[in-house]
Amino acid sequence: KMGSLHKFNPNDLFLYAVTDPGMNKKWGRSIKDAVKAAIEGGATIVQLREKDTGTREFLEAAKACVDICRSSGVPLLINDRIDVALACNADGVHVGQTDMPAWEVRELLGPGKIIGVSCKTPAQAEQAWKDGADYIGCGGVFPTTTKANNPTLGFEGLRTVCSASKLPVVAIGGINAGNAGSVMELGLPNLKGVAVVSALFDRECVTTETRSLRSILMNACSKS
Ligand code: TZP
Ligand code: MG
Repeated sequence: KMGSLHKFNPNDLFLYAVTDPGMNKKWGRSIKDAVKAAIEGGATIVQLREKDTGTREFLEAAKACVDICRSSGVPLLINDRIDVALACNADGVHVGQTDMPAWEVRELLGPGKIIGVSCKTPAQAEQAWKDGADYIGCGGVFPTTTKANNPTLGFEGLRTVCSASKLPVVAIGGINAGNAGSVMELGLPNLKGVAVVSALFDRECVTTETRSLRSILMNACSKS
């Protein structure tokens, strides 16, 4: 329902837009304008991943993004910062393996919120499920410069985690217009979509890139 907290639907993972402070700065965009543009292009879920943004600025932007996302019916997640997620009443949180465990995030956020966990192995996927997460992010699938120290899984590593997962999966890492189709055409079990940073936000027009990636994904899904 428009204007209310978003109940998780695994199909929301289809085109997952993840923000990056450096890229928005480089292109002279505010977080809010970047998110607006991604939604206009057809992003189905948004994560604010604002590692170098000061907390006050982050919270202010997050509140603006919550308003935009709510009125578009697109869920908004916050990377790692449970405090920011609570303060802006985001739809949920995404955590990595060195962040707070998902079960603890659940205790803080309550039962209705969306929780995602980054996983590289079947064991991590199993733990995320036990901890009560809603979905897992799996990657990096391909090489990327967006995240340091991120060894790649490739198609085979992605397949291994997807096959083992009891939760819906979104693939991340180096995914762009050139390879997104091949990822979705694999028809991997539990794979619901792709999460993308640079191929949406390190570009001149976020709306155009999002729209074109969305149509590539839709074509790939109709084939597999
Ligand atoms: N987690 C695994 S890879 C990655 C994250 C956050 C970065 C993905 O960025 P890009 O630009 O889409 O490769
Ligand atoms: Mg993290």
